[in-house]
Amino acid sequence: MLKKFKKRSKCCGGEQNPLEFHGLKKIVLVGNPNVGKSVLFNRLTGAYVTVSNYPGTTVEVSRGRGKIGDEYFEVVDTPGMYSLLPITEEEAVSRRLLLNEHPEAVVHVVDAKNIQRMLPLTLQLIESGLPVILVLNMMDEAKKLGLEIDLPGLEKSLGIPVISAVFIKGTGIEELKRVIKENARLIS
Ligand SMILES: Nc1nc2c(ncn2[C@@H]2O[C@H](COP(=O)(O)OP(=O)(O)OP(=O)(O)O)[C@@H](O)[C@H]2O)c(=O)[nH]1
Ligand SMILES: [Mg+2]
Repeated sequence: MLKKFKKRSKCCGGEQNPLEFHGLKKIVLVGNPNVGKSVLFNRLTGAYVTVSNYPGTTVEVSRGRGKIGDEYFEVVDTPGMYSLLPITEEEAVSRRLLLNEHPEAVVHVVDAKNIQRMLPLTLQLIESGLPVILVLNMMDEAKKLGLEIDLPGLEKSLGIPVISAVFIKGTGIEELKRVIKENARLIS
């Protein structure tokens, strides 16, 4: 059920319906609460987003349309989750969404300051066969704390793309788009 329809700014005159997601590849944003998923969602999506209750639940899921290169994607912002083994209704929705909607890319956003606490979910996502891209967000705060993270080493041991980001400043968005595009091309 469509619950809300948010118009964030004037739309794009003449272009196709921005709420038409049919046939678009999906990018699903997942991760613990408070890691920057919604900041990323807002930067990836266009003028219109929909916020609707996930079927049969009271949990809200935001969807919007993002453009990477010349291709449109459906971008889905999920409720924060700690594990693929759900305890809360929010986690159950995120799990169902990941497993039922066959995303082209699953962007796991983590807080770089707390990477060790968040990597178990990355492993669960990878083990579930999902096309995971790991984003270490909040690198500004991690750097202030003097944390150094070996990105190439992490990429090598996990076997997935790893990107560092500061989403509130827009850093890492273009690299993420490039990696999503490359991955989507590989599996399409
Ligand atoms: N310092 C810093 N703060 C950030 C960064 N990205 C996001 N934030 C802040 O982190 C807070 C949480 O961001 P959200 O995007 O709401 O987090 P979320 O993952 O959507 O959280 P839930 O919806 O609760 O799961 C906000 O206050 C953001 O402004 C970043 O790169 N650096
Ligand atoms: Mg959010």
